[in-house]
Amino acid sequence: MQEAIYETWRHVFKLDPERELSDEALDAICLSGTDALLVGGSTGVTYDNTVDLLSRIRRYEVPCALEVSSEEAAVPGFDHYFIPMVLNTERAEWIIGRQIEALRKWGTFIPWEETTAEGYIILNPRAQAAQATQASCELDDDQFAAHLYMADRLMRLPIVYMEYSGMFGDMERVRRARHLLTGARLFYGGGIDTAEKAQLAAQYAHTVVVGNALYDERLSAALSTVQAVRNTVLIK
Ligand code: 1GP
Repeated sequence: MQEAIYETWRHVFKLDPERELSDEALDAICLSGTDALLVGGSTGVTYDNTVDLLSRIRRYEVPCALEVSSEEAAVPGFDHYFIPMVLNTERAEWIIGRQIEALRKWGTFIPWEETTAEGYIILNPRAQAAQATQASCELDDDQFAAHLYMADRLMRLPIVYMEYSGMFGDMERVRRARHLLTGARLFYGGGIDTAEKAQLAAQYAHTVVVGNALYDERLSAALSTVQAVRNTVLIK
């Protein structure tokens, strides 16, 4: 079987269609050498703002994937699609409910070869995604490990996404998570706004995602994370 597009990604920038990004900033991001752009956001993502961002990104060669968090914003033309499933919420609509509803309508049109589920474990209670999905972020080590077993061994999801959006997470927990996974690729995202933080996360996570820092005065530091991740070896 052909290797999935994301299996070689070490560094990814996440772009939010709802947020403003100048042409200069987008130019720097697209030419930064990052492995891919991931388009997605927790709120305010619409068909129109997603199409708009995609058309701007398409002037560049960088691979671009969409994280589909609402069916209205499922725009064709991306290189890959990710379907998040939040594992640490009791609200079934965020685990499979909305996804089932979307598949009922659009299942026959989905490019399955380019579509991958992500098992989200949201760990920052202040993150928008945590609040929107009412995620139970206060997991002790055993509960956390159980979520990993669920994602990796029972559900056999190809990706586990440790989401700390807005705060730099517990790197020891990232390290342990990677070692518990047997098949899933580990995405880490949250609070990376320096080369040093990017290096720490890249030691343990297969793929490091940088988002918020692109949108303010931290842009140049955010851009420096590409090289930092490239220079970091994943610790076995
Ligand atoms: C957000 O995981 C990403 O979904 C990245 O987190 O925005 O904190 O960089 P930050």
